[in-house]
Amino acid sequence: MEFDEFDYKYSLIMLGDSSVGKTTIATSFKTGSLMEKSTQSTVGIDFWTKVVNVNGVRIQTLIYDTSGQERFRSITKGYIKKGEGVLILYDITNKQSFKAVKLWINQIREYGQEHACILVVGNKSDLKESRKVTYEEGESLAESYGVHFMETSSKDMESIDQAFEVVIKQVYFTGKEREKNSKVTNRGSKTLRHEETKSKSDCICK
Ligand SMILES: Nc1nc2c(ncn2[C@@H]2O[C@H](COP(=O)(O)OP(=O)(O)O)[C@@H](O)[C@H]2O)c(=O)[nH]1
Ligand SMILES: [Mg+2]
Repeated sequence: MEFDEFDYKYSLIMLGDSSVGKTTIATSFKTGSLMEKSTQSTVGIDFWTKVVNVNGVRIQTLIYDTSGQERFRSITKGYIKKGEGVLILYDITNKQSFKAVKLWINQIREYGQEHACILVVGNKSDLKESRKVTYEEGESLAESYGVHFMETSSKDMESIDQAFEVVIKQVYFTGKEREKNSKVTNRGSKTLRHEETKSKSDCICK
């Protein structure tokens, strides 16, 4: 497939505390290879692109990764605004990084796109011995915000592709639904459709 052959183009951003595995996961998804032994902390904002196929639709995904700023939880609003899809990571062996998920979600709600699709990711699921956050805790936090949840590991490549796929599909279906709604509105209907009366900030999850 040629690089510029695609039907849609979406931006995803990686969020989460320092060292939870954002860069490793983003690069594993890009290259499809197992995680490298040591990952360098990056400076500035990095991004990768990958064309993925969802139900026969070619989607170019731009994956933006914070690189250092998250250490001070001082991600720029401009960065947060980019994300049509957001992966918020924590490390299952680090309770503090799990507590920070709420802060990251609030940042999205405050500065992010209105319809941003969020996936909470509990990373490093291979480190079973040192686990500090249970699967159920992760799941119930995500549920309380009405967003999806997954655990991943870049060590054994567990669920990396699925995590990106979940977010990309959500962005795709949310876009489709909004397109449909705006067509109804453009036809002159002044009545809000049922979907539009629901919480407008919520991603439409399929
Ligand atoms: N055991 C294990 N280590 C991981 C995993 N993902 C990342 N790491 C390690 O965690 C450290 C921080 O990863 P990095 O991607 O730089 O985190 P970032 O600061 O969030 O971008 C590195 O030493 C990685 O090799 C994982 O799934 N399992
Ligand atoms: Mg990084």
